[in-house]
Amino acid sequence: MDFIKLAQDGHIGTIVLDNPKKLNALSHDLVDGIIDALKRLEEAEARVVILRAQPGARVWSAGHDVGELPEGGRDPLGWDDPLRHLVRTIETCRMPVIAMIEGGVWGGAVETVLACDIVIASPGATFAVTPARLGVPYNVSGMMTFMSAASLRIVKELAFTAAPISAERAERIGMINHVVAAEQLEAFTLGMATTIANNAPLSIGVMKEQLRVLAGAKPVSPRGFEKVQGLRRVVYDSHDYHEGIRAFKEKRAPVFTGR
Ligand code: YXS
Repeated sequence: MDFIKLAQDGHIGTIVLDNPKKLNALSHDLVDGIIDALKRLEEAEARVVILRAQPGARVWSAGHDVGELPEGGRDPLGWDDPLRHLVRTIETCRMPVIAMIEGGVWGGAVETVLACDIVIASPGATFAVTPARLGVPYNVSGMMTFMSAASLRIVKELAFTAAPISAERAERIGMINHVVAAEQLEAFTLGMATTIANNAPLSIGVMKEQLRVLAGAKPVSPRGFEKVQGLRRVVYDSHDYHEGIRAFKEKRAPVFTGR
């Protein structure tokens, strides 16, 4: 399990993102580490998991590892992309996952956090949905994760501006559960985890799955799905997508032309 630390105390598991050199970018290796840790905790009968970055992290996660995104001609967020595996694993694992946030959360890491069951952040935390920053066509289930966490108008603002929003605003609009002073964040999160761990795990596990199935029950016709997938292809085959990825790698501002 590269780039993460795993601990368990009774029925409470803790997974720490620990690749500060790459700002905990969600690389294939780091994602595999998180998925492996969740599976181990499930087997070890953990009843709740805290997912966090290293204490005092300035960046919780910089999002998908841009170096692992294709530069065009291929869906950058297809079914088998590591980020998609991570979101599905968080959503389907039996234990509630509490995202404890310090620092900035970027791009696919925002979806990862919103796929968690409960989100508790310190006042300095921020959340930025970044596909428009790089010219990326976000995928359908990913957009549904955002739509489950905030109103359509808020999702549009986050997606179209790609600008970070504060933890306070995220709490005010119901996108996250709590904002807690940095010095109390760990104790508050552990307190909630302990309460959950002392409740009935079967009941909680079934309610988590019920809510996942019901929240995901959105009627999209086959034609509607094919249309959206076709539109996404226009984006990932575009000059702008290639330019967004190249500009990031060359550390310069992208010049988008709408082609
Ligand atoms: O120059 P070196 O080699 O040290 O590397 C730099 C950055 O290139 C690297 N890094 C990343 N590498 C791969 N993927 C990333 N997402 C990523 N982010 C950063 O880490 C080293 C330190 O970065 P630097 O110098 O920029 O640090 P900073 O403290 O000045 O700024 C921190 C950030 C997070 C504000 C800045 O690194 C940044 O804006 N990162 C990109 C955030 C972002 O746009 N993430 C979205 C990734 S794409 C994604 O998640 C989805 C596909 S989507 O976009 O559709 O949501």
